[in-house]
This record gives sequence, C-alpha cells and structure tokens, in this order.
Amino acid sequence: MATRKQIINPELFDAVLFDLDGVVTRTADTHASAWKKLFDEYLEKKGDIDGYVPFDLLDDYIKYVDGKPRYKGVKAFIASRSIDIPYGSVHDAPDKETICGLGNRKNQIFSDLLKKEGVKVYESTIDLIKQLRKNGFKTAIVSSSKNCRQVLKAADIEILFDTRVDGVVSESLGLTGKPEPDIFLEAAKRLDTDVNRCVVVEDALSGVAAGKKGGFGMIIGVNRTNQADQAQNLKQKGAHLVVNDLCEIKAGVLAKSFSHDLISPDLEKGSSWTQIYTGFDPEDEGRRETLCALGNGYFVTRGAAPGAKDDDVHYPGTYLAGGYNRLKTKIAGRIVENEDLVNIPNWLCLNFRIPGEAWFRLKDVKIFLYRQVLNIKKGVLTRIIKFRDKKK
Ligand code: B16
Ligand code: MG
Repeated sequence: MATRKQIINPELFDAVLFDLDGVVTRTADTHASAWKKLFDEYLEKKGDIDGYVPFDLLDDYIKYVDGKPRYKGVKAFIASRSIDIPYGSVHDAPDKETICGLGNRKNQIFSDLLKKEGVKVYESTIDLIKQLRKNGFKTAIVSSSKNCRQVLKAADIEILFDTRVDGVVSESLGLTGKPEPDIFLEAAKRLDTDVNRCVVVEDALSGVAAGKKGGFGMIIGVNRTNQADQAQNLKQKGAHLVVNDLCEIKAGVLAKSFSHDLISPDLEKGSSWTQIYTGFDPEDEGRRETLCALGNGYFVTRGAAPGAKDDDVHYPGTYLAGGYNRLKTKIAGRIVENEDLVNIPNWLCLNFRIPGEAWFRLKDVKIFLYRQVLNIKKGVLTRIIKFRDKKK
C-alpha cells in the first residue's frame, strides 16, 4: 500500500535548505570511504602491538565526521582514540602528522575516489527540489564541504539552488561549521527568509543539531542507514520528522494546502509560537477575535477579519494605551459614571465584493476552507479563506 506523503506547506514555509552529501548526492559514502582509508592507514602506521580498531564506516562516520567541516572531523575522531596531535596549518603536506595534514590527505583520497566513481544523485531529492521550485519555494544548498561546488557541477545540478553556502563560502566569511547554525543562517539571510519559514533537510546529527540551534521552522532528518536508533538520534537532536528517503515528502501547492498531513511542527507539537484555528464559527468568533488581538504597547487591535462590521458576529476594536473616557449612563434608574477604554476608529476596512453581489461577509457565503494562523513571535495574524460565491 502506498504511504501518504508529507507535504511542505507553502502557507508556513518559503524556503528549503538542503544538505549536500547524503541528502542530494550519494557522496556521503564516498566521504566515509575516504575517511576510512585515511584513518586506517594512519592508525596502522602509528603502530600498536595489540593492533588497532579500524574506523567504522557507520558508527565512527556518523559520530565523529559526518556533516562536519574537514579539520573538525579529523579532530573529533582523533580525540575519540585519545590521540593528540598539533593542529598545524591548512598548507601542511598530506603526510604531515597534524590535524590539517591528515585532513589534506583525506581530501586527496576523496578527490581520487570522486574521479573514479563520479557523482550520483538521489533522484527522489532532485524531483522534490524541482517540485518545490515549481511551486515557488526558494532552495539553497548548505554544506560543510569545500568540494560542494565541484560535486554540484559534476552532477549538473547547480542550477537547482538559489544560493550555495558551503565550506569555501563559510571559510571566506569566517563562519563556524555544523553543529553551529552559522551556514544555515547565512543561507536564510541570502534567501531573505525568516528562519521560522525555512525547512532544513539533513542526514547528519551535526546538521540537525545546527538546524535546531538556529531555530529553523522545520527540520527533516534523512535516515540513510535504515537503522531505528539513527532515526531516534536524529529526532533527539531536533528533527521534527525523520524519513528514509525524500520520496516520502512533496511540495504543497498553496490552494491545495489544507490537508491533514501538512507538515506543521507548531500544529503537531502544539509549540509555543503559533496558534492555528480552522473553520469559522460565528458563535465563537468574538472569543477568537480577543485571543488573536495584536498590540505593540501603544495600541492594540482585536483579531477581527478585515471588513468586519460591528454586528452580532464581529466586534472590531482598536484601543490606545491610556485612551480612556468617562461616561455617565442611566442604569435601572440610577446614573452610573464609568471609566472605560475608548474604541478608536477601526482601520481594518479592507473589503471586496463580487459584481452584482453585496459586500463580502463571511456569514453570507459557503465556506470550504478557513484557516487563521497567529504567529505570536512575529506578531502576524494570517487568514486564508476559500469560499463559493452565489453564482456557482
Ligand atoms: P570536505 P555535508 C560534509 O558535507 C560531509 O558530510 C562530511 O563527510 C565531510 O567530511 C565534510 O562535508 C567536509 O567535506 O572535506 O569535502 O570539505 O554533509 O555538509 O554536505
Ligand atoms: Mg550530509
């Protein structure tokens, strides 16, 4: 039975940031093999009478080097074997016993493998990227690798990304690599998109951790190992959703995006910043307007729909800080003097009508879809309505 795909919801997200190795291209295996050759040769040469424990293509790769910039990877693995060598310099020869020397040797091995094996892509990822772009999402490639551009070129997919933030860009800007969020933040900045509205797609624990640290709206972990504990680890590091392959994801189209399987971490986890209301209930509208009120310390406006009139359903209200008035009212024969906030002129006056019909009123039309999203962090209230007019 075909499983239902999860949808990247264009109502909630504008951009998708893709990791390269292991997400877009099958080069994570090439990296892992290069690391293994480097470390096994090194450990063997270093010599230990009892022999050495070889680099584990899965465990050691995932734990120490996956997703990290080259020298950070060397440092982490070497430390895990209690070996301490000087950092050296980026110009160190590949046979020099320094962090940089070893890193440079790894790159030689990687380049040779790449030449021999070429670059293969994950077709499902490429399909998803094309769908996303067709539906108006921006896309970025975000990789620790200094070989990123070369790999994209070899696969002829450079054109699929609006921007690239990789090991080379990162070095030139002095950014810190994964698990710090810098390179993802730089990509969001280049795409002119708020981190809340960006999806990060990563296969490495360090990359997922970077996404979480950066506060990105959605993090999709890709578990290429097919092992349950890796899925668990990706979730633990901050992935909202873990898939085995991106064929499980599709790009949402705005008009069709009102489905139950929309990806919305805020909805699913009831997280703190976004309040989502679906459906329109005239009875409850007054309370909803109160809960969706937005203010800035000077004035506040109730979350009434634009064009809403003061009637039995809506109560549009805007109030100024300190904007009070005193009024005498006769109640049950007694004059009562009351001090209250004054409802100042309603500025939510945007309305429309279909030629030949009355001005649009929610309660007069057949509503198919109604969705109201209050983003408390950004102070933005969004309302999306799909309705049928009387002519149909
Ligand atoms: P390089 P990503 C990472 O790329 C790889 O996951 C990791 O295995 C590699 O060591 C690292 O790039 C550095 O790559 O030596 O080519 O600069 O997953 O962030 O796309
Ligand atoms: Mg990766």
